[in-house]
Amino acid sequence: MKRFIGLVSLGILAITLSACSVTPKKYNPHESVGPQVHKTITGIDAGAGIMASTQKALSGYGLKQQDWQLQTSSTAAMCSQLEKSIRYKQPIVVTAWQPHWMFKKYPIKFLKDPKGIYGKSEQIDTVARKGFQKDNPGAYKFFQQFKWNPSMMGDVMYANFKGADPQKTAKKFIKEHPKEVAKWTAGVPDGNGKQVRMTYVTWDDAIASTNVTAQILRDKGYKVTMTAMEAQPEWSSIARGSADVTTAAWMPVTSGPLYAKFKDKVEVVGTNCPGARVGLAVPKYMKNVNSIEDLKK
Ligand code: PBE
Repeated sequence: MKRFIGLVSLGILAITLSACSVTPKKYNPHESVGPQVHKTITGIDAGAGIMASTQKALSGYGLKQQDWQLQTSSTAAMCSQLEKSIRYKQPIVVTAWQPHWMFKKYPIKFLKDPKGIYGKSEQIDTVARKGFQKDNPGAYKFFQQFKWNPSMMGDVMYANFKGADPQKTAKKFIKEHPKEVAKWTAGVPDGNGKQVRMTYVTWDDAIASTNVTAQILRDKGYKVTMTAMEAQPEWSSIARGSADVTTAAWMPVTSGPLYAKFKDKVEVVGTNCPGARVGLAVPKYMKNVNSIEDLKK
């Protein structure tokens, strides 16, 4: 009898467990996509420009009116959600940007944005406080000359994503790119301990560019501090003059609202990475979804 009860409860346990582990449905190309993703776009942290742009896109494309919503998360949580969905070929719509390793790691595609809400093309700019050039012409000259590309930046970001220490990755990048570093530091005088206060948000792109530029300046004898903060305080600290510079302003659209807010007190030093892109993305197996317009269907 005891043994029988034991078997029955084991059976119940097995049934319960299998019921819990039912995986959500695969993407079905014959059904409209909205209900399949619960009319939800998986986003990142609230302070990101891409979140504000996505709210605009939801209204602009009439998705808000259909009860679509944007879920706040983090880059890491969004990417792990994306990874899970891809493993089971499930539907998902995410906020996406490039350069970023997500395009290297996952088979995803940007959705067309015919209304241009995320901007026709984006670039990453270096932004400094007013007066930085006068106070530190050497470091300023370096930042004027610092210009890499999505491929170099992507390599650094991917190495960090794989678990490398960002400062070590920066040192390795410097060693492997002597020509670029020579161009960026041409005519830049020795720092002699002069201070450079960098600020950044802990987004992968900012971690990459901040560490690389900080390390080059340190090698030149500058004393560089790197302070991580949220986007809003980042911009206001540059505007106030309690920080000197950031290498991670996505312009003209993504960081546009922050730039507009502080433009009288900050200065765009130059573009450090052209060819960026921001928008929404889905896994490539979502064959019928190619434009933000398609989400409405
Ligand atoms: N990003 C990456 C950020 C900036 C860097 C595009 C997700 C954003 O503000 O949206």
